[in-house]
Parts: sequence; structure tokens; C-alpha cells
Amino acid sequence: MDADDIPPLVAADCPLLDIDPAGRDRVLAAYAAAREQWLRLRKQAPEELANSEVAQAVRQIVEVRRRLARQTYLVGFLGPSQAGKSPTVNNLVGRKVSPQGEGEATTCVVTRLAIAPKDVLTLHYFSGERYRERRTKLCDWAQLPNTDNMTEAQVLDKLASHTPSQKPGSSARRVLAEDVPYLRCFLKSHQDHAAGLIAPSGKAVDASFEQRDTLLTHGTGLASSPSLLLAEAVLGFPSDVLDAKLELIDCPGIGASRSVDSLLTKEYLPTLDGALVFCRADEPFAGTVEELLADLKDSFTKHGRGGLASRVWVVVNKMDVPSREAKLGDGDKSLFATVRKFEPKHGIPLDQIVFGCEDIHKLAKKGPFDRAAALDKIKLEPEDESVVAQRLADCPPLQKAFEGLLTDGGVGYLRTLIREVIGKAVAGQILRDAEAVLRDAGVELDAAVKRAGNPLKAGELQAARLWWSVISGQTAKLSSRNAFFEERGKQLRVDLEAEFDKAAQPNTLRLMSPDELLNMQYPVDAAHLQDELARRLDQMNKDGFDDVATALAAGNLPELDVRGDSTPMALWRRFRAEDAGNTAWLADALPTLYQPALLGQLASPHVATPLDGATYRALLVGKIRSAAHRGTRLVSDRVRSRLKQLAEELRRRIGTPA
Ligand SMILES: Nc1nc2c(ncn2[C@@H]2O[C@H](COP(=O)(O)OP(=O)(O)OP(=O)(O)O)[C@@H](O)[C@H]2O)c(=O)[nH]1
Ligand SMILES: [Mg+2]
Repeated sequence: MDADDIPPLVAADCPLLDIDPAGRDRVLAAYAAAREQWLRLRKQAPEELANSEVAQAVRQIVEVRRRLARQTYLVGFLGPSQAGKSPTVNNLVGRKVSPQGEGEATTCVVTRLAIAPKDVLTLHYFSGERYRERRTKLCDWAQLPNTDNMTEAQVLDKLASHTPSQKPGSSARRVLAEDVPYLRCFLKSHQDHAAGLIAPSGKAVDASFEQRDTLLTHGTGLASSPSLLLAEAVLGFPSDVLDAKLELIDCPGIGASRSVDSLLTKEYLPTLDGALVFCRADEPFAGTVEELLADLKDSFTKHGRGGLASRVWVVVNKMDVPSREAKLGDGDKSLFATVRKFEPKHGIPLDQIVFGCEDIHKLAKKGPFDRAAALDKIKLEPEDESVVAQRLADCPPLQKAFEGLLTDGGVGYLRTLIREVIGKAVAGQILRDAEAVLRDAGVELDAAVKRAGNPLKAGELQAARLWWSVISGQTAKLSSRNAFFEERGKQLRVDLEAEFDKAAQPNTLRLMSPDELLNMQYPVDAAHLQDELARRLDQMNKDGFDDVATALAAGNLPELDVRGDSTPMALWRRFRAEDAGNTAWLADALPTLYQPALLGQLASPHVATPLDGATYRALLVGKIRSAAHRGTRLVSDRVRSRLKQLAEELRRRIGTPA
């Protein structure tokens, strides 16, 4: 298939989407429409296909197609090394298929687990090109640049006297302890084993299923081995516990001692449709977990919009490790409080969290056991259950996960998720992402078709480019921190404080008054300040628009048709009209100065300061500060996003602005 070829796509090509026929048909229609545009463009104005934005849109459509036409979903098992990924894979399957270890990093090859009629192991070796890419990356990471034209022996020679340096505070990637030894081993593996294994277009070799332990794991110490030349391995086996539509991928753990393990995982992220991210219960937010989640967010946002919801499930494993205190404490740092942060911090809903413990699973496998025994495995007493219930009272999803933990170490719960939830959720997310991408790509192609049908004349083109550069310049100006809005934000704060003091001055009584009086005064001050804030922000909004309008007018540029409006200036004026008015542009997010709890909080026993006039003033000044700050940001965001919209319209009209 040509890289920019968009073949048709029909329902039969997308077996996984049967789950949601209506959604599937909508997306297929969007795909067909985008394809139609592309065919038209190819026929009427093939030169437009070279436009970088158009080419990008085409690439995105091809990528969406690849995802929609998947035969299986790929769900990665990711996380720090030793988090228990491979053991969990095995518990899920009910059989030791994936090699697992004791006390040392284990999995060294990305291993796909697929359902097959009988046990099979297929090894996929690097293609020549992928080997070179990997080599270059490893050399770069070991601070050995420009090795592309050297032989393995030459690089090894260079490595013999190579000591990577790490200047303190340098932003360069840190060279980990085993990076150089690993690179040496990698090169030697190539010298010893490449012949016959590394072919230009990659090579697949069948191996014995029984040999998987030696082939797919790190041995003790580093030695030259054909395994280092593996791109991935496929372990096939019969199973009726897993959903045949899901393929689980056991990835090497991300460790502290060598970069290559994280590289292997990271390279795999773009192919994944979903992931289980493992973390250890004693450090759910370890650096490696955070980094992984950030990478996953990047990867899933690149192909769509959704982020981690319906994409990533977190397995908080080794629940036996944290102490009783760490689990039950009511502080912010206790386990249950920490786990809840996956939602605000990473956008992972709490029904995407699972707890795991291997020892409880072992109990369950042996036969019936009582709850006390399960609790004992995670260092809890029977009476602690009520404390857990209390901690999780407002959080049914975590209650469910905890119940799953006590039932069989979380394996059954995870199995249900995998069989009944993950496939459906991922399919839904793929459909939503696809729709959004196709819509955007459609707009881009549509613009190209129109552009080709109604090209700008030379003079217009010049004018349009000028408009575009004026607008881009304005956007940059409004983006820089010290520009327009920052000064106005400061001024706004000063003005509002003065406004408050002015109103407060004559009422000196208040500076000493008791709680009740201040409580009466508060709504009056808050209402007044809220009005002032809205009035001044509105003015700032108007000034922001006027400032841009002045800059646009100064260009004294000729008429130019953008989206039916006569000029970019007219379009800008229309934005202004839409955003004018006291409240039209104010998003819900604007902080309000009415907050009934404010005074109550201050008078609570936790606050040592008594509620007097001075405290009251300090309180309102703090409130003014945050209101002014956030309000200013809202206005500046609004003005900037309108500018960007305008620049985008122009770019579509011009094609390539520069
Ligand atoms: N304490 C405790 N140990 C566990 C639990 N689950 C797994 N383990 C142990 O943790 C170790 C981790 O096994 P590995 O196979 O290395 O885990 P992995 O995450 O696949 O690691 P890599 O392959 O190195 O990425 C094994 O020794 C398991 O027995 C658990 O719930 N609690
Ligand atoms: Mg493993």
C-alpha cells in the first residue's frame, strides 16, 4: 500500500467494532466522506497533496483506518520491573505461559500472548533497518554520537575507552549504570548471531514453547545472545479464559539500571489500543509509573483526543507490602487517599483501578478460605474491614476493587474487566477518537478542495500572507508572559483591593466587630466585588479585542474572503460581538467571590486566628488575588483562542502561509 493511499473501508473490515454498530456506521460514513474528498482532491488538484497539512491529514486517515480495521485489540502490561506483570498474566490465563522471575528483572522481549489451537512460540527478529535504528538510539543514549557509518567492531573499539560524562544540572538524558555494558553486549550479539537471523525485511522463526524461559528473559549477567536481536515474540496457546479479541502484550519492566527496557516499552506504545499499568502498592506514583503514564497520554492523544480514560487500567499490585498503618491511615499519604489521585492527576477514573495480591490468589487456588486469612495476607485484622469500608464509603469503584482483592487477589475482577469491559471501552474510545480525527482531516481536505477550485490571485495571496503574519505576531505577543494581560491582571488586583478598602473605610466599626456583623457584611462586599470584577474583566476583554483590531487595521490590507466573511477584520469584529457583554465570555470556571463556607471555615476551631476585621480583610484580599488572576487568564485564553482560530482559517485559505 502506498503511504498516502486511502482504500475504502466497510463494516466487514472492522470485526471489533461490531460491539457498537451505530457508532461503527457513523465512523464509516465519516471515513467514506473524508475519502471522497481525498479522491476529489487527487483528481482535481493533485499538487495540493504535497501541502504538509494535507499530507498530515492523509496520514491521520490512514492511521485511523489501521486502528479501525484491527483484528485484535492490543493491551499492554506495562510498569516498573518486578511489579508482577508476568505473574499476573499467568494468573489470568491460569497457566504459567509468560516467564516470571524472583528478585531480578525478568522479561526482556516484548511478548504478545495470542490464543492459538496449540502451544507455539514465534520469534520475530529485527529487520536490518530496525536493528540500525536501535543501534543508533542506544549509541546516542550512551553519548556516542555519529556511529552510523561504523561497523560493530569499530563501535566496540570506541566503547573500550568511552566514559560517558554527566554534568550536574545538564538536561541531557542520564546514562544509566548498565547502558554501556548493554550496548557492548548488543553489538556483540550482532557480531555473533546476526547472520541468518537479521534479514532486510525481518525474519520470523518458530521455536520450542518449552524454551520460552531462556529465550525471553534476561539471564543473570549480560552475555551475547540472539535474544537481544528480537523485535518481539508471540506466545500462542489455547485458552477459554481470555477474550479472543484481546491480545495481551507482556512488556519488559521499566527499571532504574538500563535505558533499553524503557526504550522497548516506549517504542511499543503507539501500537497499543489500551494498557494495564502496574504499580507497587508501596509506591503507586513511582517516577517510572509517572513517566509511563505521561508517555501513554501523549501516545493516546496523538491518535485521538481521549487521554487515559477508557484506555488505561491501573493495577495497584503487591497489596501485601505496605504496612497496616500505610493502608489505614486517614492522612493524605495513606494508600487509599493516594490511589484516588489517579483521577485528578492523570484523568484515570477510579473504576479503572484494580488491587492485586499474589498470596491471596494462591490461597484461592488451594480451595475455600475465610476472609480473615485473606485480610491477614495484606496485614489487616478482621476488625479493620470496617475502617476500610469507612475510607471507601464514598467510592463504590474502589470498594469493588477491594472486594475483588479479598476474593482471589484481584484476578477474577481483572479477568472480568478484560473479558467484559476493556474491549468495549477501548472500542468506544477508538470510535470517538476516529470520529474526531476524521472530522478534522475532513475539514483540512475540504479546505484544500475549495482552495483548488477558487485559488487566490497573486495580490490576494500576498495580502493573505501578510494578514496571517500580523495575526501570528499578535498571538505571540499575547502569549508572552509580560505582555498585555499580565500588566492588566496586576492592575486589576490593585484596583479591586482599593475598591474594597474604599468601601470598608467609613465602616471602621467592622475592623473590630464580632463574627455576626462580619457575616452580615460579607455578602454585601462579595456582591460588590463580584460586580466590579465582571465589569473590569469585560473591559479587559474589549481592550484585548480592540488591541488586535488596531494591529489588523494598521496593516491597511485589502479585502480577503475567509469563510464567507469579507475580511479577517470583519471576522474578528464578529468574534468580538459574540464575546461582548457582561457574561457571554465568562466561562463557568470563573471564581466567584461568594463562597458561603469562607467565613465559617475561618471561624472553625482548626484556624487559630480569631475572626476580626484584619483577618477578614486578609481573607478577602486573598480571594481577590485568585479571582483577578484566574479571571485575567480566562480573558487572555479567550482572546488568544479566537486569534488562533482566525490564523487557522487564513492558513486553510492560503494553503502554506510562509
Ligand atoms: N509480595 C508480593 N510479591 C509479588 C506479588 N505478585 C508478584 N510478586 C513477586 O514479584 C516478583 C515479580 O515478578 P516478575 O516476573 O519479575 O514481574 P514483572 O513485572 O513481569 O517484571 P519484569 O519482567 O522484570 O518487568 C516475583 O518474584 C513475584 O513472585 C504480590 O502480590 N506480592
Ligand atoms: Mg515480566
